[in-house]
Amino acid sequence: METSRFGGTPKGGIKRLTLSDEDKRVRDWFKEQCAKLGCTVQVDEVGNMFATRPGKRKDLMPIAMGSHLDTQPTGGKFDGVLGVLGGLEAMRTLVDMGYETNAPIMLVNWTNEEGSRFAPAMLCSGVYAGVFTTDFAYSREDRLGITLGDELQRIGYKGDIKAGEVKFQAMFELHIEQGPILEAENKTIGVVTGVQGMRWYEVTVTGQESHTGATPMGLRKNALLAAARMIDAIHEVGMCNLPGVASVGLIENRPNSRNVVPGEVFFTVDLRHPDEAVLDKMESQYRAALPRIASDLSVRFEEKRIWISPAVKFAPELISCVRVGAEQAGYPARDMASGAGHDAAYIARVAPTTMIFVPCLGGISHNESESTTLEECGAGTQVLLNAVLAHDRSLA
Ligand code: HGY
Ligand code: MN
Ligand code: MN
Repeated sequence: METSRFGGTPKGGIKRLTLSDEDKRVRDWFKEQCAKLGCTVQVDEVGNMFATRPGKRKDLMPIAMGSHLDTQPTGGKFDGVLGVLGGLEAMRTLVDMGYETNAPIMLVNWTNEEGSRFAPAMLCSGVYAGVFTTDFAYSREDRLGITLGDELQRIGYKGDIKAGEVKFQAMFELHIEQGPILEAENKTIGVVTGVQGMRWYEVTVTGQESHTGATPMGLRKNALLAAARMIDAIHEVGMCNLPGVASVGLIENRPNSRNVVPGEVFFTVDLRHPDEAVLDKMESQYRAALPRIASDLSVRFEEKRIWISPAVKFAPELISCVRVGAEQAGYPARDMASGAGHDAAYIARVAPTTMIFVPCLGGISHNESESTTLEECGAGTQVLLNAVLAHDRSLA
């Protein structure tokens, strides 16, 4: 609630796009809170922030808790934020209790998880995990042509530590479920076993601008009509491959004038499924629909895949720490996979990783009305702390 002042919207949501002034302000606030707890704070070359509290043993790598503080343009107060601030609360509790862990404890804020301003998503946890190069990340442009590298420089978060150099031995990410399952089943905790596969594409349809009054229907090259049929075909790809999902979220229609037949349309495609083989099938079905529609309407199109994040399974030993943590705290829990992407999906490539979910109201997220109760935030944070300490005890 306190940090929602950094980018808070009149409707009670948050607009805190990656590396915006609002993101800088929440980063500065976060750094100060961690320093107050006696943590050292490091920033790497793509702005990932690592706050570390020492443990008894210098020979052990830290146990990390992490998520993200950037939001969607019409985001909510909890997506990403709960994982970072829940981790901060867990850190504060350790300090208040004077509890000394064996391993150091680390809290991470990953840059550009949302991928809304700079595609793709999970970009800088991806750089940390070696999925993307630092230069690729720096080169990514928002829709105004501003690069991620320039924005990092501008807000003073282009650290001098190489991405991947700050090491940890495990990461737990607390997050709201962003879907309806936990609420529907009256469960407080989601014991997350993995993340489904995700792929993003960009499509540009080119027709011919012409006069809406003087151009007969049969002689038009209507890029927006073609895009509309493509978007419907993409929806069908999702419907025919449940529980997969297929979505178009971003569309730009040019020239976007009332009395001009649209000549060019840009739109994005998001395909997801737990099984990579089915995702391959969805991709080929989607790619078969475009040329059919384009030739029917005498328009051209260009299409490219810009991101592929394969399905991920989390670390069994950490999943059992979460299960123990939920039992200890007495919360009803259930195993589940994540429909949404998370930094944990990439971090799982370089360190044992897992996630903890709590419900969100009506399963709604990526929406200014996103909401969860104080009790549920508390429950998730307690299970996060319990799981971290269960893992820490296993190191003794
Ligand atoms: O796209 C996602 O699933 C995440 O919210 N960035
Ligand atoms: Mn998130
Ligand atoms: Mn999100």
